[in-house]
Amino acid sequence: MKKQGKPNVILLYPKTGLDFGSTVAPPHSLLTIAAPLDHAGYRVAILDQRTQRITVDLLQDLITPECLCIGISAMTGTQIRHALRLAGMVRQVTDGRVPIVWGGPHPTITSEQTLDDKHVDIVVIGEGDQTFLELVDALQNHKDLQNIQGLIFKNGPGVVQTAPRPLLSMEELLPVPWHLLDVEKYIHRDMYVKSRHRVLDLGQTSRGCPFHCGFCSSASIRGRKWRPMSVAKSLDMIVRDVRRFNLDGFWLRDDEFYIDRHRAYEICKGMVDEKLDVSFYTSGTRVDVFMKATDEELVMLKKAGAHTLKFGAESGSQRILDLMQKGIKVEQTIATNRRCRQHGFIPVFALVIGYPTETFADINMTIDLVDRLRKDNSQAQFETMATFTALPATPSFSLAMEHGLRPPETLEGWSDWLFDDYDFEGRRIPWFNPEERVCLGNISYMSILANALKNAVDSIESQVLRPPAWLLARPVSSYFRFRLKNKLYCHVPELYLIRYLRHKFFYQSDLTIS
Ligand code: B12
Ligand code: SF4
Repeated sequence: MKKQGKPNVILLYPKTGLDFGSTVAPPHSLLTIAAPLDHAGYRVAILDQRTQRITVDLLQDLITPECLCIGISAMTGTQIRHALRLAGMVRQVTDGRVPIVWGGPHPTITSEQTLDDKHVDIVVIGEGDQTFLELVDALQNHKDLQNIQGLIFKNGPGVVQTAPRPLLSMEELLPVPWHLLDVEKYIHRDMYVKSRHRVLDLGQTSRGCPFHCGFCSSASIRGRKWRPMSVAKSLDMIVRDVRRFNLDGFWLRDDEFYIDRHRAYEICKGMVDEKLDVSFYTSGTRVDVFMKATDEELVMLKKAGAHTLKFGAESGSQRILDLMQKGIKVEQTIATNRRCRQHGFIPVFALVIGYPTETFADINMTIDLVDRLRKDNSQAQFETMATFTALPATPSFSLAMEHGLRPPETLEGWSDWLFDDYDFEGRRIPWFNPEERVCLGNISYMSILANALKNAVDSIESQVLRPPAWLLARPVSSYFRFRLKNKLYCHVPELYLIRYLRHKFFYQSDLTIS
């Protein structure tokens, strides 16, 4: 039930730069920190810039003397650009009277630099669930912030950083406060689970990951520890939400859903026992973990509705996989693909090119791996061949620094730190020369058009628009697939127009295709 009155806390989820169809998932980062506030009786408003226009007028109307603070979430990349614009609007409306609190992966790992920006008053470092509640309580009661773990904040001319916040137990998490959102805006015809029409991203049944892939932010944000919800709590979340929203599919966003295979099996068994008729997608699966599963476990997974599983294949070059400390073999990726075919799962492989010391021979191995996987399994799907972009506080970041990386020195400087765009200036992959960097950007763009375009078109809701869109997209996909396969990636001027349109619509404008 909606609480009466203007909000005590306003939470803003900025656009990400990848805002179309099913990628517009609920802002779980904010929902999870809103839950304890809502439970404690505060009035919380979540404004998601991907699903609604956030204007100065809207903020003016919502921000009253009852408002204790404004919270903003940010990942490295385009989201920072939009976050800064939103924070600018808040400043315009409040003239600094209401503190702006930043949280999320990027502020967590660059906390001091983030705080340096004039649009930031307080940074919540790490998990915000408990920290943010304590912060809001302190603001409400005019108490000192120094005793709250997990903060860094401006204090007159100085800066105060408090003790670190220990990681939470997942059993303590409250249910997702769905009533704070218009959930229908996040229920999609799905780009992965295509036969289903009411698919919702339910969030996570575990946090963190014990592995240490050099490029990944998980360890720097969540301390290289896997923390599961119990089987009962996970099942309760899934069953309750599926029934409540009449879903026929869902996504789970765990870093590693299958790592405890017994737990995964029991959750799946519970779903079968509950007779849920659903298909689901999980975003975190390792090929080595998958290959350890028994046939019995995979049969149960399939029976429960597992449809599409995303695997980090990363590279076709074993040398690069080893350098990334990925801990997998190319052969395991090939075997996983075959095993998925055998058990009727659709594998989606994530790939990355341009790692320090990577040669075009290595890159071509990744392109050849895609070809091989597609030949072995016509259902296999591929994400963008992302251009490696070192994320701060990861092991790969130190390696990149050794190879000439000069990271941004301001919060704003990180807003074009993107995995799927050209690096004309040599800021993100300076170990390649300008011509090579163009080739890499071309490969990333071509891979989107060759591999991901179909999924984007498939997630168009309108039955009228979908067929003609695919009629247009299909030859484009085939053309770029052919060029990639034949390594014709260095002179592709037609991509500049596509890049221009993408920047105009997704990175800089207010447009969201949803
Ligand atoms: C879903 C997702 C997306 C979605 C967007 C989110 C959405 N809701 O739709 C999409 C697909 C768009 C996406 C895109 C990208 N993603 Co992403 N994504 C995720 C994923 C899988 C889940 C996010 C999530 O909901 N987590 C669950 C919540 C509860 O965790 P959380 O966000 O960390 O929030 C907690 C704290 O951070 C904090 N907190 C968060 N926000 C706030 C705000 C306030 C005010 C406070 C107080 C606290 C707080 O409290 C929360 C609860 O403890 C994560 C991996 C992960 N496991 O988190 C990667 C992840 C967030 N993504 C990541 C990256 C790098 C990207 C890209 C930015 C890559 C890039 N630069 O090109 C792209 C953006 C593309 C672009 N063009 O800019 C990195 C972030 C690293 C970083 N340094 O920021 C992650 C962590 C993956 C990883 N392991 O490296 N992503
Ligand atoms: S890439 Fe996946 S397996 Fe590797 S550390 Fe990150 S979450 Fe864990």
